[in-house]
Amino acid sequence: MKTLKIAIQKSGRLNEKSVELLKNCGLSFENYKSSLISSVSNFPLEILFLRDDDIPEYVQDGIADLGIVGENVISETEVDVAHLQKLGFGKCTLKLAVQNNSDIETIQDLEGKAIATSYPVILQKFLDKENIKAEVRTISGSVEIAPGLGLSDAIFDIVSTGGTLKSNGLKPFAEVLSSEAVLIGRKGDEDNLLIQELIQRIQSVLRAKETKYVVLNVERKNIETIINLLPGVKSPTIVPLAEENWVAVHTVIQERDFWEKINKLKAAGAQGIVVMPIEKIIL
Ligand code: PRT
Ligand code: ZN
Repeated sequence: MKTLKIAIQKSGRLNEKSVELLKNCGLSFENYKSSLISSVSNFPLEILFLRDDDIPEYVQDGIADLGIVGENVISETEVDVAHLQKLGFGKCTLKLAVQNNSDIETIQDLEGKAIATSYPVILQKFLDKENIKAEVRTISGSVEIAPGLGLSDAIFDIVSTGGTLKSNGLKPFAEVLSSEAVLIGRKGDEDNLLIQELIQRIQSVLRAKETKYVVLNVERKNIETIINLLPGVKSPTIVPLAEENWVAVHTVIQERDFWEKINKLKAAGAQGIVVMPIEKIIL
């Protein structure tokens, strides 16, 4: 079968998480900072290390079969690719922001104003949709300093913690797009067996990340309450303990409602609760 190529960011915010995800999928490869391409020794796959801005086009044009890139970059480059899987990292939002003392408060106030951004395509589409005529000033970096330099009245940029805006005396007032890293492929390639195998591996790693393996001890008389709190993958495993009338319950818990569940379990008589990370979940 033809060797697949996957393009990931060479260096930057998505590089480390992309490499980690592929390694967690059981793929074995060297990750030299200097190399542009690396062969996976135990799967017919080559990894191309690129600037993130080039990844969508490489995939669209068939130079790479797959890519890992932020949704913001896909929207900005306007490529026609298949979104195969959201990956849960690189989360951020594209926001409009102004200086703290600005009198711009709503999107409508942008009429006739200048907005600095590195995302002119997404911004222009948004302005067209909102029927606002504003001047889009494209700058390639450090967008947050534009209003202070008198280059623009507002900015449109990526925000994650909001720290950069704050330290530049800016405040966000509208969110236009939320983004995270996604796996992309060429349209029509979805039936390729190697691509399907890789997606399956990625999904099993993501599922495992969302869950924790939990073992707890409980008196037999409290089992029913405990089971009602714990659906598990199918249903929890119950193992008798050496001490009569006590059992160990093994199950998985979703990360997002972990603390709420743990507190309810304790209240229902659970003791000796042990929580472990899960590497993969194959359904
Ligand atoms: O060299 P290359 O072109 O490959 O990388 P790059 O410099 O263009 O991109 P990089 O590595 O900065 O970001 C890659 C991707 O990470 C982006 O396309 C987004 O999908 C995602 N991402 C997630 C972010 C952020 N969070 C982020 N906070 N990209 C950029 N930022 C920047 C933002 O531009 C702003 O300057 O961080 C600053 C804001 O951060 P906070 O936390 O202060 O709000
Ligand atoms: Zn880039």
